[in-house]
Amino acid sequence: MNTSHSDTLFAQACQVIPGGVNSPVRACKSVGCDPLFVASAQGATVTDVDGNEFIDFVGSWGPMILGHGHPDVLKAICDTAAGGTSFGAPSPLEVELAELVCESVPSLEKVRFVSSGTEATMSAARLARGYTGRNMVVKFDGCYHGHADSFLVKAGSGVITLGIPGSPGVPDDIVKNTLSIPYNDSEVLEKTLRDEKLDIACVIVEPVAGNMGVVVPELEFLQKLRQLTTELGIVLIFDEVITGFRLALGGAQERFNITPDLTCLGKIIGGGLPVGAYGGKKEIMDQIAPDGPVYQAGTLSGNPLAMAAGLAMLKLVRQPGFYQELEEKADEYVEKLRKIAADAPIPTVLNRIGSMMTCFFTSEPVTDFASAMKADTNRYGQHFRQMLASGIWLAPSQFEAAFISSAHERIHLEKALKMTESSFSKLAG
Ligand code: KE4
Repeated sequence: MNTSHSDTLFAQACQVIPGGVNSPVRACKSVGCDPLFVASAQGATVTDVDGNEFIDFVGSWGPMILGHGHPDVLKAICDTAAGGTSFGAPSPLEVELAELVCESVPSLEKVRFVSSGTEATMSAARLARGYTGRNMVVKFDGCYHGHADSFLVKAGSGVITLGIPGSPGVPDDIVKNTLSIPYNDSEVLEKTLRDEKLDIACVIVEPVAGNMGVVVPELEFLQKLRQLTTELGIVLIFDEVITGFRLALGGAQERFNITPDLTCLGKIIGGGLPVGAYGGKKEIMDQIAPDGPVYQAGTLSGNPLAMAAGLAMLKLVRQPGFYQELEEKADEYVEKLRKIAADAPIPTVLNRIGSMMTCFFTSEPVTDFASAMKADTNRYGQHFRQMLASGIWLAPSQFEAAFISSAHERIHLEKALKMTESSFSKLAG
């Protein structure tokens, strides 16, 4: 495969951008190759600057649930841009999207838009601290909530992909107020939350983990989490930056029928443009400035282009049957994938819920961070490179999710299955 333009661009990029990328996981360090530079994307495929076309299972890390370049989304952005790109003042689209998000996610009585998932979770944690007057944040090993200081403790995603212990630059004074405990462990959860020495403001959780690879929670774990946080007056934050509008219109909280106090959103609600959001009970959200004393702000929050893209995307996913069709498409693909894996000469574990999944190169069930870390990342890297060479674009890390979109047709999925079978047989060699 000719990658000469990508190679030239990467060399240039490394002179002016740290690691040549604007987000670490894109550097492909953990999968043993240099990154390809994308020229364009359409539907289920991306095309690199050398003209190589790939079937895309990254979907920009989640936003592209409709596939790339959906005409309705592009039109909304272009039509809105004709009227200007940013006003620094309220605009009608913010109200329309806020109403649609609150209608789609019933636990949201009010919502505040920001420009990234990191801003959403950072603000939600500050709000929980301001609302409760307490300081500690409890998170779970392997869950990633963006790169705010408080959360870079045993985080997932790029932190584990690059083997960054927490991160230099995060003062001990900050992380002493963050406690990270094992995911899916109800016993440690109860012991921790009931520890009266701990001044816990909130628990933040990925209601389905996507950042240690996909790990589906035991329902009893989420139910116990809701029961304990209610009893102890601790704010329960669902970080649905990935699962929001992915697993159902109402996200994981709809799928599992568990109502958090605050929800963080991102990715899909921006239609591919920079949007994050946090929202929840009016009683809590009214603590946010300018109504309340908890400060949070953003120059481009509620940006009209991003609002327009998000509105176009949500109107499409709200169409009757959208999630059922996506679920059925994923069911058929995963059933075939499991057969291929079962016949493969190497051990794999496939974790999947809805249209998000991860194939772990391990022989044991993956139910938490410790078991995820037993996966063979070298073998994943070999699989990644083999699949890329055969036209399939997977996440450049064992500890991420693969996504199927409504733009993935049978022809795309059949090719991916064929290439997976071929790759698995080579891995055994
Ligand atoms: P951003 O700040 O990257 O928009 O969102 C942070 C975030 C928060 N919460 C969850 C559950 C997330 O998954 C993320 C970001 N996801 C990663 C991939 N797993 C983004 C990809 C990247 O870091 O380049």
